[in-house]
Amino acid sequence: MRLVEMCFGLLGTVLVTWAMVDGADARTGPEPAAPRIVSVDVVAKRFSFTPDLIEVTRGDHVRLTIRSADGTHGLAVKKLKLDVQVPRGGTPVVLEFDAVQSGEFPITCSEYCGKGHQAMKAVLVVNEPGAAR
Ligand SMILES: [Cu+2]
Repeated sequence: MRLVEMCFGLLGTVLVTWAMVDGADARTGPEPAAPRIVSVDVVAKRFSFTPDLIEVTRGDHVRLTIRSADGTHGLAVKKLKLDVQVPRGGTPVVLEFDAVQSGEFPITCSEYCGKGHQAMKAVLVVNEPGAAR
């Protein structure tokens, strides 16, 4: 009787150990694919951003190339602590970041540019990988 119990005990230990090794394998498995780089050209002008919807997928590396079509503007994504000044004259400003969190992130102009400044908005949407759009 005792021998049988010992055998089952040993078998249990072996199974648990095997499961742990298997789990470790799954975690260290194949290297994740290199992040997709999403490049978007953005034009800021009184009083809009074009495009006003930027849609990416969580895990993407996002590269925004922003130009002003008139005066000085700013492009800020407060929730992501991003804020760049976009100079007058069309000189491009590149803003790069990794989309690590899914959700909707309001984009605003962070440089007062006139009467319609408050209305100068866009949205960054970060979708979950595989989510229907
Ligand atoms: Cu503005």
